[in-house]
Amino acid sequence: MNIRSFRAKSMHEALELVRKELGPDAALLHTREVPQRGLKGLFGGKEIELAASSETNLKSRFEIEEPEPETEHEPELEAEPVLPEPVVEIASPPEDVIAKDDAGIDLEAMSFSQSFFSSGPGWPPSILRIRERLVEAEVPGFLADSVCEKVLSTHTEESQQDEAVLLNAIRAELAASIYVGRDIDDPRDYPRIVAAIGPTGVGKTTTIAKLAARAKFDHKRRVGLVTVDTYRIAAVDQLQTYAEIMDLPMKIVSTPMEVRSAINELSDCEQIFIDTAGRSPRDEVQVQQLRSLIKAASPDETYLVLSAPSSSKSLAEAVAKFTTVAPSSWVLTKIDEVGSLGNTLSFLQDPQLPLAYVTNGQDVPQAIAAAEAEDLVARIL
Ligand SMILES: Nc1nc2c(ncn2[C@@H]2O[C@H](COP(=O)(O)OP(=O)(O)OP(=O)(O)O)[C@@H](O)[C@H]2O)c(=O)[nH]1
Ligand SMILES: [Mg+2]
Repeated sequence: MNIRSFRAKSMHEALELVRKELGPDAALLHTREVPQRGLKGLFGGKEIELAASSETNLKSRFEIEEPEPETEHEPELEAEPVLPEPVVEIASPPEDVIAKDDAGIDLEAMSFSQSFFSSGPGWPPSILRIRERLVEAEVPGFLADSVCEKVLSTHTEESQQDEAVLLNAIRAELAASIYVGRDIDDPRDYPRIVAAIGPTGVGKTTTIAKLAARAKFDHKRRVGLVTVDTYRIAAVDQLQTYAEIMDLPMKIVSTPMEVRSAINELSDCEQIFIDTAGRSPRDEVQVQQLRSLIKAASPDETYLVLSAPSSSKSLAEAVAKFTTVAPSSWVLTKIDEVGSLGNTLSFLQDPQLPLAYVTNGQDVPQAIAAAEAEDLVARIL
């Protein structure tokens, strides 16, 4: 295994050295602040020591680390968090028609073309056309049926013929069924520590950069960044670049212990944003590591970041698996890449996991907005 260690005055310089010597895909294994060599070290001078390997698929220290020994002072960092079993509350069709995969996810319930209820017989053409639009927008059939049925039951036979009236009623019904998260911009009540978790490539780092920029420039808060994504040097670079552009302090950590220290070192910051490495929801070990990390960081808000172009099935799987990390709300990214948000309706209706933000582009910091139920419905119907 080709592991090399580098020392430099700043993290930026150390990363440059690694990039030059080992290439842009090098894996960072370890970073720490150490006393400078020679006299300067004696007088408190510090520099950065960094261990890296050119083997790109190497596991980071966080992944291979043995559990930290228990201490009297910080037992909560080592103890396996006791979290409730994942609860995925998705409106679902009758039990006997549900196929479940080994993760216990209702696959049939996710199939937008299925209809389990009595759409059709006795329904006026007006509502059938609306139902058709919902299904075309990838709303699961059973959800389309239940909202249509509910709205029909509150309308007279005469008003049931009026498509525009029914459409408005369906939109209102859908908006009322969607849960949106609290506004973290609130000057009196904003979360101090915010973490982003989720599958790979969904837009976690970009979202953290957008939120950090808003906090600093719009709300004039003292902001700090922490990245736990030390698996690829490119990932560290990405957040480091945002940190430099926005002139924000940034800490690079790789263990639950270090994340706690980093937060303590950023005690001057009014708001701290923690970026984590993308994890596969299918990899139990990765999800468990993330859980220990989030437990140690103890964020006030943990956003599960999911991207709109994902299939209903992979969204369901991610929600089910990442629920064990106890996200407080979620962020829906890349809505600019899809024609409709119908595939996300089941998740929007989950009271345990309100939607906090939507993002609609790569631009930092503009392409993000607090989630609003009416806007979401307008993108479905
Ligand atoms: N179109 C579009 N692209 C986005 C949006 N948010 C992020 N991206 C892009 O998606 C890609 C991945 O974004 P990242 O922020 O690196 O995703 P990540 O979840 O941090 O990825 P990993 O750390 O590798 O797991 C980048 O090219 C982003 O510019 C969005 O709202 N819309
Ligand atoms: Mg990232």
